[in-house]
Amino acid sequence: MTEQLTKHCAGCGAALQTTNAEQAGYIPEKALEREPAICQRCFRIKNYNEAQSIAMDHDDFLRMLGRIGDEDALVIHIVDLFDFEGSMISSLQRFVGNNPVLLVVNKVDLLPKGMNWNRIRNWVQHQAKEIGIKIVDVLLVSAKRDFGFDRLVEAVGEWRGDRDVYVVGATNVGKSTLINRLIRDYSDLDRELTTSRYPGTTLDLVNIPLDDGRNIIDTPGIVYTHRLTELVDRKDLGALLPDKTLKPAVFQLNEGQTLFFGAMARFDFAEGERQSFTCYLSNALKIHRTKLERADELYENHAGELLAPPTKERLAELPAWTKHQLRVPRGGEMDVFISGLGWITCNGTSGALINVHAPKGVKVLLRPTMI
Ligand SMILES: Nc1nc2c(ncn2[C@@H]2O[C@H](COP(=O)(O)OP(=O)(O)OP(=O)(O)O)[C@@H](O)[C@H]2O)c(=O)[nH]1
Ligand SMILES: [Mg+2]
Repeated sequence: MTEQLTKHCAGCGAALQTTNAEQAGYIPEKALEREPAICQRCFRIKNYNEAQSIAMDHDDFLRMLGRIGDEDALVIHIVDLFDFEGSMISSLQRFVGNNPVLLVVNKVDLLPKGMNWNRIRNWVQHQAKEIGIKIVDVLLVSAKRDFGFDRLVEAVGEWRGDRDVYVVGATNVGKSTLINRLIRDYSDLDRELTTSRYPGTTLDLVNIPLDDGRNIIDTPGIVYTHRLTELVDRKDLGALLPDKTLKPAVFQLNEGQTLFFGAMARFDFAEGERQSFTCYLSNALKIHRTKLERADELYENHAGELLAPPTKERLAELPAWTKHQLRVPRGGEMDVFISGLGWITCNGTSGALINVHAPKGVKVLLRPTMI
């Protein structure tokens, strides 16, 4: 049996134990006395940028969320701007009870310069309403680049009263990075939560004390398998997750042309007048244009090589593709959103029929354009 000590890892929240190096919270005996004590996994993430992924059970996560509803707290719900619909906890309302929710949209540094932030904020507010979540405010921030934090701190001050603050969200949206910035820039604490580019870093609740005896609480991310980033091998994540400002790629397409995004997904312009499409994807993902009539054959012969990632060996690990038929109505610009991959803005106003092929289970939808 694993010996459970009451002490928890200061980086990821896992209960520390000294008996099983394969399990969460393992710490060598001699490191246990250090203050703050961090588990071997956090130590490795920090120092070698490596870690095995330990995902939290969905039911555990829901139980944890349920507890928030029983408490008097402020909830900060973080979503990832790059994967907005994929990282949104649409069932949040059921769990948080009457507690106020601040919706914080993180990673805005990924958007190209010169954005109209007011417009994006309105878009977020509108989309949140459509999804049915009640929020007291929307904040656009970048935890990595320090954007929007003064406003965030102001909003927290306004809504918190003398309550605890829970920071919740899907995996990898930047919960721990955001709290680290608050610690670093707005407190005298000497603490650092573990963050990493891989989903599933924080493993249990982590309390960070506030001046008034209350806590700001980091939580493990919820795993949504409708996000492509949760389905691919970790080695392919680098190509999917943008780490720099997006460089949108514009394609003028005729009806009957296809775009391959590596071998992760495929975008067919099946019907419509010639128009331009702007791809907002990680700069590291290669886009390959071809004729729709040749697309099947190209995939057959070149998936995993010319069309990559994933590589040939890892191709079979992804679920087989399913086809999503999307009709872009006449009039407005729309985004074809593919969770974990990004989105493609259809700039034409004459309508279009688009077929998206993506691994089974990945959330694909049409939305009013964000930018
Ligand atoms: N571009 C960009 N990346 C960010 C930002 N905030 C966090 N990240 C990156 O997102 C990744 C995940 O960050 P974490 O803070 O570990 O995310 P988390 O929500 O705590 O993840 P889990 O603990 O797995 O639930 C890291 O690679 C961060 O550097 C941001 O504002 N912009
Ligand atoms: Mg975390």
